[in-house]
This record gives sequence, structure tokens and C-alpha cells, in this order.
Amino acid sequence: MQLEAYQIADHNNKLQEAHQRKLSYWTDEIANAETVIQKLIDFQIAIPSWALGTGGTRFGRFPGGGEPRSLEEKISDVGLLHALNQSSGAISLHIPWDIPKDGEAIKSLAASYGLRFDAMNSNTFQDQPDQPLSYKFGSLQHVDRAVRQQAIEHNIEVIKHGVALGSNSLTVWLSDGSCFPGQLNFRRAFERTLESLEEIYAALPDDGGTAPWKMFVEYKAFEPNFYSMTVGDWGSSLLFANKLGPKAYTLVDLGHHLPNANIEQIVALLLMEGKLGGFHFNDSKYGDDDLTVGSIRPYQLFLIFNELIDGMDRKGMNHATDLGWMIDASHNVKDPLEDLLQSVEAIQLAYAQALLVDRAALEEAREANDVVRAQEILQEAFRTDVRPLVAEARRRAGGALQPLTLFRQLNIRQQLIGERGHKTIATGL
Ligand code: LRH
Ligand code: MN
Ligand code: MN
Repeated sequence: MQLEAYQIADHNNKLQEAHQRKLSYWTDEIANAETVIQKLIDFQIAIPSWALGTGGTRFGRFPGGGEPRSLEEKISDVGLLHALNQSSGAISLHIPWDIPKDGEAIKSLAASYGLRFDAMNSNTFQDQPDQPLSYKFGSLQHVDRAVRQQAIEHNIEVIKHGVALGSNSLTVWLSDGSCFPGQLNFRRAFERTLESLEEIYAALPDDGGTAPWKMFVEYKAFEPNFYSMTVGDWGSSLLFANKLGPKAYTLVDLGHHLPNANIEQIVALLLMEGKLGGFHFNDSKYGDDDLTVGSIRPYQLFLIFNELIDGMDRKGMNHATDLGWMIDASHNVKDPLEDLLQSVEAIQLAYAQALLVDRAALEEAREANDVVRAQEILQEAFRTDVRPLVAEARRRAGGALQPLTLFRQLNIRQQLIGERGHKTIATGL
């Protein structure tokens, strides 16, 4: 299904007066309000194809109906999100869950919704039915060269799909590691993984520099291996990225840390080193919970954006284009599209709040060891209600003032169930 422009216009008209009232208050209060609105318009967040169906846990899955049954329907769902918020202009695919049969056709379908392809994800953490060798004991780290080769070839295949779709990055997340002490020689596992990654890195296309291909090395502290993960933290990811070369970067998934890790500090240092590639946004209370962004620790998200803006501005980086902004969240109890609308909005709010930080004053407070003032400066920005600015950015870009409200008013889920049926299971997790 597709949204019509008049549906958004009707919705916005009804809300316009109340919106304008709140907006004028905040544009008077906030000196750089116009800049913030413009930056929000430019800022796009990629939707993961695997979040469009109801996620499950290993204990169960409760499909919600009307879920996309094909790559085309996944693209159509992201098109819907983008029509509502004008901020989800990209999709991130996972291979083989989303193999495009005809790259050109898929690329133009996506373009018809105003979407581009963000990072391509490879999958060597599951065995596929037609796969000759098993990843039970790892993929790129495997003791058997033939298994490593199979995993390398899969990654090269994924790059090729990405080239056909106009993507320019590959995210490699490995479940490789060990479950018990003694099982793995850590050093050999690292060296084998590095050798394998080098072969994949060598297959990254060289396009002369207009949109150079990047490889993102995503780390994760635990799960599915519970004693060691071969790319277990930002230290090991950074080691790989540094050894691989300038096209390799670390990818930070917010849920992939040990409890209470200071993610904002990790982000600051990776940026300083020029090795931060991008994000998988989500939230968590315990582990890799993949909960809606900003639902548990919104202040942490704000602090991360605070470091991002500081570090990116120092390096003259473009906020919208120089890092990969992706969501990686999905779960059991919400409508996946509603959940994604919430996640995108949470990211925009944190970004907008971080743009309000008075950086000169913050540095001054730091240099004067004025701890209280420094904290006040950050919390002043965090406690500002930037929702009218985010809504205004959406409105100006052609989206809805309140995407979630409109999603419900238009009965979009019921329409999707009508089109696709009640018992749909999206491919993926
Ligand atoms: C691993 C992970 C990784 C995978 C995705 C499905 O936990 O975060 O990014 O590709 O989940
Ligand atoms: Mn992830
Ligand atoms: Mn994860």
C-alpha cells in the first residue's frame, strides 16, 4: 500500500495550529533552531530489513500479521515509514534473508519510494539449507580452511549484491568465538579471522573515491558464544580495522557491550582515531535486548550524540553522510512499523538535543574544573523539549507531524493484513 500526499496534508492541517504554537515558543527560545531543523531534514536513518517482521526470542515468536513476505514488500514497508517521517530514506539488507533476484529492478523499486541501500550484512552465523559446510565452530576463524573459504566467498557475494544495488558498505558481524575455556586458541582464531577479513577487504570495489566502499567490523561481547567472542569488543574490532586498512571501520551496536559500558567514551575515542564507521541503534536493559531506541536509557543516547557532534565537527565531517546510521532493533510485543517510527523519533530527539549543547561554555567549564556547570550545560540541552523542532523538520520535508498517530488513524496495519494475510512470516530472525 502507498500513502497519498493528501492524507498527510489533511493530518498536518488538523494539527497545524497547535503545532505552530509550540514551535514558535521554542524557535524564540532556541538560538540555532533553524540550523537544527535543517540538520534534522538532512539526517536519514536506515531501517533494517529484519526488523519489519515481529522479532522473536529463542522461546517463542508471535507473528502479528500483515508482515512483508518478500524483499519487495519489505521495501514497500520502509517506503511507508519514509512517507510518514521523511527520515527513513534507506534500508539495510541481510543476505541470504534478502537476496535480490534482479538487482536493477529492486534498486529502481527502492528509488520509487525515495530509498537507497545502506550497509549490506553478511550472515555466517547460521547454516543455510544448501550450504556444504557448517558454521557450528565458527566461520572466518574456523580451523578448517575450506569453511573459512566458504564464508569468505559468501561475503564477496554480498559485496556483489551491494554493488548492484548501489550500496557502498559491508557490515561483517561474526558469531565466531567459543563456549568453553580451552575450546579455542584465541590468537590463532584472531589471526585466521584477520586473514579471512583481508581477503574480503581485497574484494571491496574501488570506485575512484566518489563513494568509497567501507567495511564495518561489528563487535559483540557475548551471544551466541558465551565464553569468548573473537570480535568481542571495540578493542578487537579496532585492531582488525587498523590492520585491514583505511576502508575498514568499527561499527558500534549499542546492545553489544558488557553492562554499564561507557559507550559515549568508546564513540569519542573511535572518532578521534578516524575509525568509527557507524551504528546499530537500539536500547537494552540487560544484554543485546534490541529494544526500541531510547526506551530505556535516553540520556545515554543523548550523551552518545553529544560526543558524535563534538567529534564530527572537530574533523569537519558531514553529520548526515559520513557515518552509517542504522537501527538494529526488533522484538516480540509491538507492531514492528510502530516500533520503528518510535526508534527513528528517539534518534532524532537525541540528535536535536545534542545540537543544542553550548560547546564553548562546556569547554570553559571543563577547563575551570567546574563540574556542576558542565553537568548543567548537558542537562539543560537534554531537558529541552525538541519535539516541535523534530515535527517541523518532518512537516517541511513532506512528512506527518505525528507519524504514529497517522499510522493508527489510517489503519495501516489492518490494510496490510488485508493485502498480505494474517499468517505472514517475514524472512529473517
Ligand atoms: C547480532 C546483530 C548483528 C546481526 C543482527 C541480526 O546480534 O546485532 O548486527 O547482523 O544482529
Ligand atoms: Mn547489530
Ligand atoms: Mn545484536
